[in-house]
Amino acid sequence: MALLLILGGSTYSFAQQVETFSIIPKPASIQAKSPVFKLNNQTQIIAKSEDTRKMVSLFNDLIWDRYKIRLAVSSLDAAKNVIILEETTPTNQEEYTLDVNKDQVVIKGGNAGLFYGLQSLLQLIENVDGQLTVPGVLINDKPEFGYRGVMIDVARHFFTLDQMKKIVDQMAYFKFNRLHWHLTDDQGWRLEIKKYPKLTEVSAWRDSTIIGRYSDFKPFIYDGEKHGGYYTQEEAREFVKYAADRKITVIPEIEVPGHNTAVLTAYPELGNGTGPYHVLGYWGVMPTILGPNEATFKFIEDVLTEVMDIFPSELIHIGGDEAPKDEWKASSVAQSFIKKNKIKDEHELQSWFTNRVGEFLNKHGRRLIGWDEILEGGGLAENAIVMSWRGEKGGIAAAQAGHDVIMTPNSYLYIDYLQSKDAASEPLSIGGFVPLDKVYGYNPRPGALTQDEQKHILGVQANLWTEYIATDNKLEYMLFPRMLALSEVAWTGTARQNYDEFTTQRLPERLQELERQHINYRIPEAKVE
Ligand code: TNX
Repeated sequence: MALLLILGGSTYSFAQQVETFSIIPKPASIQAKSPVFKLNNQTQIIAKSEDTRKMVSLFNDLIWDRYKIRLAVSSLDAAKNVIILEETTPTNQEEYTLDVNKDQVVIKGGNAGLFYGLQSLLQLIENVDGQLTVPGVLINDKPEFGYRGVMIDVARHFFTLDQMKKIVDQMAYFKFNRLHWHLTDDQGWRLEIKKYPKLTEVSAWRDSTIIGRYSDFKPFIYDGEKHGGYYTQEEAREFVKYAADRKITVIPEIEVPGHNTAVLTAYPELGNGTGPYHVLGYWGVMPTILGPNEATFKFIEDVLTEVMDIFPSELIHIGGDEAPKDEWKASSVAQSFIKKNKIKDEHELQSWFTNRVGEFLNKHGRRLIGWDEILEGGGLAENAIVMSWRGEKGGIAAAQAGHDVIMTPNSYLYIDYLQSKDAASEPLSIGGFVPLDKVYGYNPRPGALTQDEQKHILGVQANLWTEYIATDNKLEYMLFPRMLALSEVAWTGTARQNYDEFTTQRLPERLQELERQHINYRIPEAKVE
């Protein structure tokens, strides 16, 4: 590299100097300086507000986990051996500066910015024979995208709150700020709803020995056990707070009108008279969907009322994907509903359905987000957000029509897909092929959009569907290190990304750390051609 840096009389190549900084996601700007800060059990952290003290206490927990020291927290100024958090009011709450000198580490930023500055600081700490040091740097950092998400499907297989917290810890560490929680599907309902107790008594459990009438669909592994589980409202609230303390908003997803076989098992009257149903132990696009009638809308509104009470997120995800229209075509109730409401056809009915739910959410100050199928049938309310999963087409069309968009194209960001072309060498998976470099190379701003239209791209998200993921270990194997690659797509941005540098200079240290924290990951191979 041609860039040279003069440091304290000696000359270093910039590339060599930068090599030692393994911060993921790579910051917007990072400059090396010669003095080194030494961290020890005399080091103080200065935090003046209650909120920054809360952040510092989380930081202290992580320092304790890693190095078995705890830093004293103080609100009084000190000149030496201090880490100073200074809250400012920038336009972007998430930006920060981190200035490491011999006597002081100074982090400045908005509320979330200070949190991210602390994460970068953690990643900079080096432990050489028990002496903790932080190399001198000046970092100016801010995210490329405001929405940096990961979706976890807890419907196909249930994951405990402890496991969810473990994932959230890592998301926060890599500067993600949205967890999309896929709580309902054909295979299970995972949230306590007080008005509909059968959702957790019945819909949350599947008996994997029942093959049922869709035996041509792909089975999960039939082990003869009753699988399932759910989160009580109290647990969900606790989780929302846990995530919020780490600057992560939890976006709940309640699927309508498709992917509802678990609900219909408990409340068949909400369907189209095609029962009996059972909570599925296999997967595919099911023909069963909710019926368009007032009982269904009352159900959805009652459920969403409780959901909104638990989840403060402005965005509420209502699914909307894969809702075959055959049952609506065949049902006389659905047909008379269509006539009565002067709806053109079954496709327009889904759009009518979506807008009705969207209006309900808007009335309560929330915004609807759904999979890209919600664009079909026309007339989607302008403030509805579209999650583009079947490639980028839906996202491009949505942005052109003035909707905000989250990009989650399956060909790049479906991390339930295989990490090797050699399926036999990998754990059983749904298929596909999304290796690390594919995730890393995704550019969320499609060239087909004008600059103005691109403003509608709020961000990106990786989706982890769990049809074939039944254990914590496998969940982690699929997430790591692809989630780290995504963090650079979401935070660093295409202009500053560099895959070789990512894999050779930043990733190895982060992987070692995952290992120390007992997090499973897939060992990346040399670049996949
Ligand atoms: C499609 S993505 C689905 C999910 C499956 C996933 C498997 C989407 C909105 N629907 O129901 O789990 O494919 O990759």
